[in-house]
Amino acid sequence: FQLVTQFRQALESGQIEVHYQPKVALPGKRIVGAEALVRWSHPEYGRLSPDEFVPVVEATGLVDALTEFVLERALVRIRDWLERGLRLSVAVNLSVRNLADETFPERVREAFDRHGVPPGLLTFELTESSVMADPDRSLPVLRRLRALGVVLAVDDFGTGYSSLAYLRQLPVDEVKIDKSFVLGMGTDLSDMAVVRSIVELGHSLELSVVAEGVEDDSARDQLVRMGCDTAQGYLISRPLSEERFESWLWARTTRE
Ligand code: G
Ligand code: G
Ligand code: NA
Ligand code: MN
Repeated sequence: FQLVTQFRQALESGQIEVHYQPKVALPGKRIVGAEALVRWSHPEYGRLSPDEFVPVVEATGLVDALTEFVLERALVRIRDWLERGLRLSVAVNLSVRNLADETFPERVREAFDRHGVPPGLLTFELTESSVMADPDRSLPVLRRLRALGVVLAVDDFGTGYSSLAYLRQLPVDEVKIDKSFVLGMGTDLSDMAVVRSIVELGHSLELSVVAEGVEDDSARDQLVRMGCDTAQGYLISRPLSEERFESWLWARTTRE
């Protein structure tokens, strides 16, 4: 597939950028970190969304190069912030292929050593379906990552099948409520009920609960009332380029 051959060149020629979307601790506005979201500025097709190219890249071994690229950038950012006295975490999305790769945890450990970053400042986000595709391979990988001290989060929670039964057995620290429920909360009582149930379920399993897709004050206020721990969404900020994220951060941290 043409996109795939172009992707390798894109990685090498600087067409791939990592953007950052901030996460804040509720009920206040304290920034705790950011999710790393990849962007491709294609010379012909313009800005491609990850939804357009990540699934294609995921079907090939090249997704290893993508994950490594994003991880390297994330560790450089974390290290840079630490040197400026900021303890912020970055969440990196993993693909199903990373979870099936038994050499992945060791490469991650090596990267932490090389960058001098404490593993607790990195979160890996994985979907339930990527774990359940091949649990015999993915669960040992997750356990080894967690043993390093990395934070593991289940992304898009609530969209998969059999969510409740499996969550208890997954070696994870955090659950991210899928944005479709958070976006629907204001108009749909069943979405509201789903969000409330996930917060309660997460807390009963001693997991931290993150809501994504927080677009307005009323969603934020509801989440605060439910006791949700962390919020991410356009209300706080859209995903920003590295440079714009730095300005946003600077404006926030100097005002506090
Ligand atoms: O950035 P945006 O919100 O458009 O992201 C769309 C999708 O692409 C999300 O599901 C997100 O998890 C995924 N995605 C973004 N960056 C990465 C990445 O670096 N690796 C993987 N595997 N998926 C990513
Ligand atoms: O699948 P994943 O959760 O990793 O993807 C995050 C996606 O959600 C990105 O494409 C990001 O741009 C998008 N996103 C982040 N915040 C909001 C929001 O408040 N509203 C909407 N509609 N999308 C959001
Ligand atoms: Na994600
Ligand atoms: Mn998500």
